[in-house]
Amino acid sequence: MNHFTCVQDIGDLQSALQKAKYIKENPFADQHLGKNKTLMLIFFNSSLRTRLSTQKAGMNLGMNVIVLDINQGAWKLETGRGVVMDGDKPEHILEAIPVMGSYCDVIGVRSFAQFENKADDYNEVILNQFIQYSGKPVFSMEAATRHPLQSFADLITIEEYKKTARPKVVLTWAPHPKALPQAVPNSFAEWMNATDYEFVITHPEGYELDKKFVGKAIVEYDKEKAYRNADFIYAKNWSAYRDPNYGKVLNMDKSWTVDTRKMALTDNAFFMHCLPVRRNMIVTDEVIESPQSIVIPEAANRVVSAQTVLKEILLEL
Ligand code: AN0
Ligand code: CP
Repeated sequence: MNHFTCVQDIGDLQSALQKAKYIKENPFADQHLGKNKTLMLIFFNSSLRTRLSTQKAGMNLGMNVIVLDINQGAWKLETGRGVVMDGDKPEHILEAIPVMGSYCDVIGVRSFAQFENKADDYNEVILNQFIQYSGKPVFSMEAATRHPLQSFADLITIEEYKKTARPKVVLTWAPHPKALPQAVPNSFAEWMNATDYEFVITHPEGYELDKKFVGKAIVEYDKEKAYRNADFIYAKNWSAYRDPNYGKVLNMDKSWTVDTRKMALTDNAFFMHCLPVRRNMIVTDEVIESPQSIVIPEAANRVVSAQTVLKEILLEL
């Protein structure tokens, strides 16, 4: 593997799941692969899980790890070409990227959608500049439109907990006070569509995702109907995708909060969320604390997904 930004980059899913299983059982078996190799993790946005799990994955593989928070101590980066740089940004990303690339062997990048220009977000302008100008393999730690390390961990978790070969997996929108990107739901949909699961997306009118990511999923506006017989409820908030409301919060309808009443409609479904989660907005205390909540093992699998991807990248170096 060279770059890792979406489901296609992992290749055959069954084989990727086998590799992940091996890594989970033998986390230190590949330490030789990362010897004298430097992993650089660049964050344009906050993180708890991605930062820690990706560092841990790199260390398990014997790599040296450098982490940089662009907004805490680095120079503010200009990203537009042709800009007269007389404002508050002393450095251009077109110098910063190759410099960062010269200090490492593999680069992870977190760069959320900025909601300023939909085309820039959906063309992954920042992530693609890293791919183009760093000279190194690049992997996404959540970019503008996808969060593939999260989706891979989600898939691993579903495979571990599923009770039937083709579980019914439901992605449900849930309310949140701030505008969040579509990256997590887009990516989750992309990975679920690569499986043979029954996959349903439910959300209020106005929160339709990009058709490219919805793919063959069933979109069901009636949430009670969507929850019925579900094996997994995967909750996430996202802001509107469609124009003219791109990046906007259209409502905070609490009838979409995942609660025990709706969970009772399911087939004793497991509750999943990528975290961080706002309790009693997205999900009630009761549901997230219930035995059916698998958010902690889901987060723990972030080490496994990151290590599987990093190992594949190291094998190609
Ligand atoms: C981010 C998002 O919704 O994309 C990161 C989730 C992993 N969440 C927040 O900003 C709260
Ligand atoms: N799920 C996830 O990516 O969490 P962080 O934003 O804390 O990294």
